[in-house]
Amino acid sequence: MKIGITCHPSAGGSGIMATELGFALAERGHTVHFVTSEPPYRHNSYRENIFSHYVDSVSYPLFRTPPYSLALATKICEVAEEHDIELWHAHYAIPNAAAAIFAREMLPVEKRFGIVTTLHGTDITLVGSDPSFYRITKFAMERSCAVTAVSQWLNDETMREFQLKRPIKTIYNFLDHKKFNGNSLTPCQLGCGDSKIIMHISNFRPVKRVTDVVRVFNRVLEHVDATLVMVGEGPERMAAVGVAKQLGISDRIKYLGNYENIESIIPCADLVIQPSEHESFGLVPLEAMACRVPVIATASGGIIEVIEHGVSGYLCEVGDIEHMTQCAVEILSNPARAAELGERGHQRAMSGFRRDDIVTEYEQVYSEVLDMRRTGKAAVLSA
Ligand code: GMT
Repeated sequence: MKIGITCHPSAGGSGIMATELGFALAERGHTVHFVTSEPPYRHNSYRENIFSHYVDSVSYPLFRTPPYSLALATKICEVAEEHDIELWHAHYAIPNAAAAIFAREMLPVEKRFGIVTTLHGTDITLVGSDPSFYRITKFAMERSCAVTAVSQWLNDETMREFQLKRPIKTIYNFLDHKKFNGNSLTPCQLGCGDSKIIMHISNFRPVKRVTDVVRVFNRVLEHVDATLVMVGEGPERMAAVGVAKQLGISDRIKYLGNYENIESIIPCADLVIQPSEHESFGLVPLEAMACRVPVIATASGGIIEVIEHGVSGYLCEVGDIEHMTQCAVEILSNPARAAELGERGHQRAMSGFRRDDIVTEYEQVYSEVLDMRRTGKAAVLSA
């Protein structure tokens, strides 16, 4: 198949999944064209069957901000026409699905592609449910030929919020198991000596509650010699720095910034903590589980479909610093329990979220959409 993919190229789960899916599809012989504003995160070398196109966004004194979405729609249209794209896969509803619909409308009828939209979470929970984007998010889903969500929780939330007439298909995120083959750094390379390492990885947005990470870490220090390693960048980083300063623990925290090969750094940790307000899926916990590193997360959103509490990690209530501290101290001071959680997490990550299985599920959706396109059953194609 000739497939187009749009995603946000920044360090975020939706862009990472879209990129990994593109790689997997290309390995299966499909031709994949990425259309993004810059090279997708983690896509930094030549790969067969993969082509990249960047959106030109012209600044003009009249615009406060250049209208990126229109430039994106134009680029999708151009790429689709030139390369006979049959199917466009938009990751994240805004603006990617909406731009794909606009692009399809600009093409002659015989050139119109099928559109699959994958919802990743905040495109529904934070962006799409905001009144300023609600109608266009609903429209984008209604005019897609198929919509998928990365967890059943996100699927249910979307149906509740948008009352769509057609069902959404749940397709979980996946891991490239070859990457989690044990080639890791050794803990001393992080310069943390013999202390235990607690790690947090995110884009430091408010939904990640990074100050909770610092507060839990502060309480853990009452019981265990530990270092907190913060991986990522984002708007709440300075809030975390401020809380650490107030608590007098700044010298126990390392901020590494963005780190692409996450599979080489997670195994250095004794514990990964993700105390988010909600996670539609939780790619970082899944990656930690694959690395046999125990995870503490919050029982909010689709993450409960990834971690089984007390078996493959711990799930606490949002903001429950006390419970998260107890779980962390147990993991850091009881190596046998930590190993058991790590092993069960590894088994779950390696069996339930396999790249091959999930990519096949996407291929099935693509085939159904292309059948609709061929038989003219997709009314939306000519709407
Ligand atoms: O968490 C973010 O802010 C980034 C966001 C994204 O779009 O990249 O992540 C969402 O998509 C990921 C991949 O499907 C999921 O693993 C994350 O749970 C989800 N984030 C939230 O729901 C907060």
